[in-house]
Amino acid sequence: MMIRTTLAALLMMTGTAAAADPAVTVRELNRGPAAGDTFAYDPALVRVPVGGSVRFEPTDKGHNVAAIQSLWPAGAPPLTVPFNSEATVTFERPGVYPVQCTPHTGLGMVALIVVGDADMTEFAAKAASAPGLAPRARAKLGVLAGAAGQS
Ligand SMILES: [Cu+2]
Repeated sequence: MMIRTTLAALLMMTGTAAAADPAVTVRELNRGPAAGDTFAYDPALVRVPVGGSVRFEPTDKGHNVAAIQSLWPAGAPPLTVPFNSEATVTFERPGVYPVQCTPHTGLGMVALIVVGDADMTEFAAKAASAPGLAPRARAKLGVLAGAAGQS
């Protein structure tokens, strides 16, 4: 009985491993991840391969996920995850996908999803001059783009 259970578990694990890469989870937080942080996605910088997925988890309530349209890759499908909702989003095209929490973008609650190979220098330049971005959102995007360029 014990052996059968183990075999079944192994078969299930093998099946899972053969499927697509699991989604990277981004949590929506009121505090953290670092001490003193407020209203943040964690992690705020995500890299996935083309065809990879990101799961947005409403860990704390009162947050959403919305594309930053002025910096969104041309022709990419729109992205909106409603407030207090979990969603898994698959990214089929390479590029840099910046998202924001609508009520907290002014507090710098933004994240960057980098899909495949992307030109971080070009994105950073665009983010520096894009119209209508709150100063803290712009600054955070610059930091994230710089970090992505290093990795
Ligand atoms: Cu928020």
